[in-house]
Amino acid sequence: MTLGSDRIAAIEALNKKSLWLASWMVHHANHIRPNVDGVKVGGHQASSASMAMLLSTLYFGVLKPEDRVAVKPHAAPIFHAIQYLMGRQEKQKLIDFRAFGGAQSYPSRTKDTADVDVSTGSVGLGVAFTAFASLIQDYVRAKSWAKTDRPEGRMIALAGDAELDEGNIYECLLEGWKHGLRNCWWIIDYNRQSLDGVVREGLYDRIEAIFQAFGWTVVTLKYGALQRAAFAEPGGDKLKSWIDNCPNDLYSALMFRGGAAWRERLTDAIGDQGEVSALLARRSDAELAELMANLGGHCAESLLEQFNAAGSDTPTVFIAYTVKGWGTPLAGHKDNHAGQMTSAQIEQLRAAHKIRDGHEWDRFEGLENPEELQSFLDAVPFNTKASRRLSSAAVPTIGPQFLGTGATSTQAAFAKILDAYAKSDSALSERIITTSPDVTVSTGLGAWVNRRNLFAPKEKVDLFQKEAIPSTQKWRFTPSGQHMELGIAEMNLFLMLGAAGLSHSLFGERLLPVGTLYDPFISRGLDALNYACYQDARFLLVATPSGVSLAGEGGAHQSIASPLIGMAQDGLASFEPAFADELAIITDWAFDYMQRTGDARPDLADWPRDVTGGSVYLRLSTRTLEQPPRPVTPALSEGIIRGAYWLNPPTPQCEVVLAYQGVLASEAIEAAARLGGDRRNVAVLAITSADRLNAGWQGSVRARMHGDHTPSHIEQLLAQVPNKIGIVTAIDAHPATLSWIGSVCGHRTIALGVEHFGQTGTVQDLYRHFGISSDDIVRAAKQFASF
Ligand SMILES: Cc1ncc(C[n+]2csc(CCOP(=O)(O)OP(=O)(O)O)c2C)c(N)n1
Ligand SMILES: [Mg+2]
Repeated sequence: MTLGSDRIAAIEALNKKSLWLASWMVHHANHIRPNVDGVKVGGHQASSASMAMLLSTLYFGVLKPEDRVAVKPHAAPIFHAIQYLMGRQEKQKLIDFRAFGGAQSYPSRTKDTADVDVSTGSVGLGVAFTAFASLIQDYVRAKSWAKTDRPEGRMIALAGDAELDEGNIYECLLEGWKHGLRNCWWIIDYNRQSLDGVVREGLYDRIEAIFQAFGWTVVTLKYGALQRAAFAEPGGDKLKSWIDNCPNDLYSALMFRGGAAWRERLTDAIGDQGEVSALLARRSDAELAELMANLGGHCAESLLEQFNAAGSDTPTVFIAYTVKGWGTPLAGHKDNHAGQMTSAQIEQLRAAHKIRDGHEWDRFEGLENPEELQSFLDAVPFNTKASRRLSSAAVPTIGPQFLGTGATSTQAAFAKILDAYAKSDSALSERIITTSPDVTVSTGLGAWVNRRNLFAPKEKVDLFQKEAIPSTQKWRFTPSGQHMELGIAEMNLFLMLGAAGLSHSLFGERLLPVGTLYDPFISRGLDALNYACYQDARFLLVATPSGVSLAGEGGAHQSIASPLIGMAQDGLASFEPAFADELAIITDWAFDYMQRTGDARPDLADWPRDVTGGSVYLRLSTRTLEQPPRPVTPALSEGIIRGAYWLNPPTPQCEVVLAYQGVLASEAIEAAARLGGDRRNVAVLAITSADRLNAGWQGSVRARMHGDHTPSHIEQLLAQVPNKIGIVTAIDAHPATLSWIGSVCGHRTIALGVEHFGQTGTVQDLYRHFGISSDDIVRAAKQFASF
């Protein structure tokens, strides 16, 4: 083998090695490493094998450092093996595959130390993420503040064919088409097998038609070079048409059974024709099996040819025919998804790969010319950058944009605050990118969009403006625009926020994404939200309106569980302010928090995340409230950010505490006035973030076990309240959001909130119906004290 002149041979050799390492990694984790708890470890040998050559060809032969790749989740073993061969993954991580601190089961940006661009795991999301990443790349590159010397990358997804059953793929295709998607490749491992079995016949035609309808280039990688050579032999056309007409399940079954079975079946079907018989007879059983397994997705030569020929301006889908379990004794078996090689089968593979006992992890064991392979690896373009992760300095915040107002809702205040950012000539405002799934105007982004415009690669005027039709909305599309308008698909919103929220790391330019939607529809995109947080994307989510305070909209639009989602979602700090000044302070803080990077204290796990930062979720309302006339002192600001402050502090005569979050501020204040009059015996605790209060408390409890006795914010607040005093909590959402407060210092607690689907009616009708009106708060308080 002469390297340089023979890249294909090098790729094939390294692919063989990756296949062994991936198979061994799973085998070792399941059968050699002691299993201390009897729980299955798992891993996907067949899914990895199916994609081995696709990954090898890309990583060793096609990718450039600026390309970003989402690898099919269950191809993690082969991905880790390839990274290891390139010196980008440690051997110990492979040995510890799926063990604590080892290489992850599914490629993870945050948990793996290897060079993972895009986490995967929940099928379909990684694929769609690449499209949004590409749109964000175009967005960033169109900006005057962006560095121009960086080459443009391709956003590439390596997908399983069953991933195409996920609906978010099609939502994303629509959005991609609208925004002129480019630089995006989806490479489909078309092994015609999913988890449960063999997929339906004829799927290919459907897939091809769908992608073509959305303007994608479809490249079919059906036959490998060996097959194409055989088709050119006399009788080859008959073989080709037999392959084309062979049902998926039969092809898989014969692949599993091997060369003799192929010969028998082919001879039965087409072997009575002299030329075909001769074609078959020229090959041994092993050669025949190799020929039939030489589908396009397993042929480095065909793959290199097609990948190199592909352009970047049209999104391209490559449908690569493959065999699940290719190159292993699992090939083609319908139960091979989670199936693993037996010890006998792994020994068979070991023999085929010439691996000596004790040398299983050696980089070049069983391969010829290790030095030449090493020099090849050193020159692989993808491997020329030590780290492909980029960074971008934090943009300084500009302070709370508080606009003194009379009575207002948090949603209206948000619109004004964002408009103030739009007016500000600051670097921070330049980096804000807003996005919304068709609820831009109704969630308060209208004024921002009027000033900062919508993004489009090419200028487009607002025709209504041009035709002098009066409208409060000026929708001008321009490359400098800062709003990305999406169709009604909340999954797309979160994928977009995920991609924009990683712009600093993917494209080296900081973005501050702000996404708006209706609070109840968070659930619609929940997996994509979780996915964005898992990738550590940074964004501000503004959910408005919320709760039964939405009154006339009824149960379909009224959110109940969302504060609990906000509390439970890792990587997302959630707030529900009641007043405009609180919102201004939280927004300013959020832009800083979104840009933090620091090491968490190991004894506190990841809590509190004040050091590491994260994303922020604001639950806002359309209900107008009187605003407290007050100066914003540093102490007040601190309380707002830490999650609570005393609106009425407890006095020595305190008989009850009323604690509220969000718009029930007015009910709590009214109840306090009715209960206490001027006796000042009712304390009112304003909670801006049950999430941060709870997280701080959990963090302190854990720290205490390690000798750190600093009390959390809620402990400090409640330390002022004698134990015999009761607490009434009230929220326009599920009562469990606040009911835990009783456990902090052992106060008896009654938690008021909404537990059933909403209704239509006036706000007060609904508050009475759900037991969260001021009357209900008074009634609950009387359970604790004799007023
Ligand atoms: C959202 C989601 N649902 C279910 C699963 C479980 N799951 C993992 S792989 C898989 C099937 C994958 O088939 P395919 O995409 O064809 O990949 P192959 O293993 O054939 O390469 C399923 C259902 C998952 N990971 N994510
Ligand atoms: Mg499949």
